[in-house]
Amino acid sequence: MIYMAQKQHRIYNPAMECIDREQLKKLQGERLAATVKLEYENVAVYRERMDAAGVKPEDIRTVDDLKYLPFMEKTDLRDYYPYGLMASPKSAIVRIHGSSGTTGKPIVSGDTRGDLDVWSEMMARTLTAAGCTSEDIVQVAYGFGLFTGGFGAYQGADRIGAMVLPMSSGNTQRQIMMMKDMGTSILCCTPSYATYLGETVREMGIDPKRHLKLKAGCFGAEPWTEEMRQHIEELLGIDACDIYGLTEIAGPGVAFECLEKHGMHINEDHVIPEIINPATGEQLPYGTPGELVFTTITKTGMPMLRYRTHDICTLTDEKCACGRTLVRMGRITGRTDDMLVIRGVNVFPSQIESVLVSAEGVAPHYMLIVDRVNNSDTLEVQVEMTEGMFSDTISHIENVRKYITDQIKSVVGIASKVKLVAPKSIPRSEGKAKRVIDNRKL
Ligand code: DLL
Repeated sequence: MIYMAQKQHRIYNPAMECIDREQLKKLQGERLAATVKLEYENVAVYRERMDAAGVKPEDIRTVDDLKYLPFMEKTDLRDYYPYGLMASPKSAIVRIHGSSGTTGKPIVSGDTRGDLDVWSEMMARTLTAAGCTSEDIVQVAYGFGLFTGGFGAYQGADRIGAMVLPMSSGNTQRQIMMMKDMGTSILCCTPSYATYLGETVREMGIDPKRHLKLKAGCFGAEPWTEEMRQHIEELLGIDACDIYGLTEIAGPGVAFECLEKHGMHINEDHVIPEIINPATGEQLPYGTPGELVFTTITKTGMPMLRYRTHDICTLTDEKCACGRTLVRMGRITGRTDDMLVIRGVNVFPSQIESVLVSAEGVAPHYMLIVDRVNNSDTLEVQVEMTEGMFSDTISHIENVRKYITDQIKSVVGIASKVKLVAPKSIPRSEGKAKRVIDNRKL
């Protein structure tokens, strides 16, 4: 908040970001109709679903017709992995990105050259909204790889013509050295890593106002709070903006905050958002919390029609002081499924369960305890030993514990603290088992 005094709103593409809403609706209708046709003609499973629902491509002409289309789910990406949902021939796909899934196989999405172009534009808008210009130096500390964070931020900064430092994540001392030497002005990483960087900067005796040139950051990929925003802003002396996205829809840049820092503008000329009641699938009005659903209307590699994100938030079309007319989504307040986002990594309890059932001497009774210590997420896995194991030697128990820890790291991709507990010590529940205690205050 303290940095708002210097606020100057920059807009990358005013023609689209400040578009008249009636005109936008018309454009969305045209793009939606073309996407539905593409999907119907090229993706067998989607055609079957539309046929089963009695919907023909010609029936979908405006945004109001969206409600007649069937939903798509993360399970569809698993079931039709890797190419089954692509609407363009493989030769037209120029990039694959992905995120982790329950089976250890990633959820993948394929982009055509045109899709990458749209994504770059969305990220250029995102960075511009945080104050980035061609004069800036953008340090990208999101991971580069199948994860969309690194490449997305790189492409947006490149589109603007800024100077890019593609650092990828980790190696904190080196990040800070480069930040100082190169004069980084915009930082892109997860909010938890921004906090860690900020705290390390302070521990190293670096005064951001005197020794660094940082002015803003675009932080996302995991849920965070207003308190975390304030903490990061004070540690690094910057404006900290929230950015949202998901692999299936494009990656980061689906929605972004302007310097008003009051919700994320959704790039509605490329994606149509809906909020639905997760139990009934019925559309909900602006202002009502529910599950966020996206339809891509310019993608041709792997378009998504009514994709259920399972993220819970609200939408608002209230006017924003920045001048953009694009609707805003509030912070993600939870999920409708059991996916956890721990240090930016998507974790399903079933992934951990698959490791536990493969280990000797432990029972399938476990509890995951997620917490946030010093602004970094922690995961503790408590699992019951069998009676036989409980009376075994300490060194054997320790070997099993180490095996489970290593397996979780390799299957899920994050470090955890594994505790083998006494038989029958984990509380049993009568209905659905409660396997997760999330102590993070979100
Ligand atoms: O996390 C894309 C991304 C990269 C977004 C960098 C922002 C910055 P996935 O790995 O597919 O993609 O994970 C998508 O992460 O459904 C949300 O549950 C969560 N998520 C992403 N951004 C935010 C955010 C990237 N700003 C899943 N706030 C989504 C809360 C977020 N949750």
